[in-house]
Amino acid sequence: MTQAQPAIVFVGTAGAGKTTLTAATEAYLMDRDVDVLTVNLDPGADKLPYEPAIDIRDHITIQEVMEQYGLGPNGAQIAAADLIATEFGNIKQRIEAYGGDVTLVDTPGQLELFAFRASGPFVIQHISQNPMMVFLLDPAVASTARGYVSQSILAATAHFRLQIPTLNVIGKVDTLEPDTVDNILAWSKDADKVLDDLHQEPATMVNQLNESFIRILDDFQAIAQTVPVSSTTLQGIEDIYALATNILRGGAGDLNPE
Ligand SMILES: Nc1nc2c(ncn2[C@@H]2O[C@H](COP(=O)(O)OP(=O)(O)OP(=O)(O)O)[C@@H](O)[C@H]2O)c(=O)[nH]1
Ligand SMILES: [Mg+2]
Repeated sequence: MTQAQPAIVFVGTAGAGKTTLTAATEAYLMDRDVDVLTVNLDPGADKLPYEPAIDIRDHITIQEVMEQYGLGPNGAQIAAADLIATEFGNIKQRIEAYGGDVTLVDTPGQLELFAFRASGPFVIQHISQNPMMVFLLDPAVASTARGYVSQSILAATAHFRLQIPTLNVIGKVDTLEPDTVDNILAWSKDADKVLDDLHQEPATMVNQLNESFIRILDDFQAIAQTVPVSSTTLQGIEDIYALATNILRGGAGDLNPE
């Protein structure tokens, strides 16, 4: 049996702000009396700014994997990510026992460890009947047209791997100039604007490749609405909540059923 309660899975490249956004979203939902369950799936996490109800580190830690399998830290990260699937039956039972209105899932630091290996799609399939992904674009990378394209390709690849509704978020917007945020939002609404701005950059083979990618991304509607968010100022958390509600409940109401 899969979980009936919806799940929001935070995905993105290392350091993009997944953990902090999980904490900020949890605090926001708790303020609204939403019964929220947080799950940490990062076995390499050190300190967390939230207290996960379910923590993969109770089952797997990088240190133990290094010792048990004689691996270095990078090999252990990969092995630990694969081991998540073997522990998942137990975790699933605990999620079932908790219930709640919504489950928030913080994923391993490296995007490829979750999205591009077998455990990510497996976890997504079993964590909820009604999952969605919040994909965090890295703000520093996404501030140029070329960087925005590369982040959109990553978001699209994660979407195609995990096959669940996806909301793109540009994180840490408090660290960006307002003009830069405006540019990113304009790109996310208009592929031609991305092309125009790419053409301002020197014509190189890389740009030609980017142009082809943009056309593909646009055809597949992977250049998508992007929500500016800051876990520091809490800008945009409300928008995530509203859009997630729309996606998860098909616009039929609040995540909090009361
Ligand atoms: N200014 C600012 N800093 C942020 C924000 N969100 C996260 N950070 C900082 O960015 C760094 C990385 O944040 P995390 O939440 O740990 O990112 P992560 O994606 O979980 O990182 P890994 O799990 O290590 O890959 C931390 O130093 C956070 O304090 C934000 O909205 N604004
Ligand atoms: Mg993290």
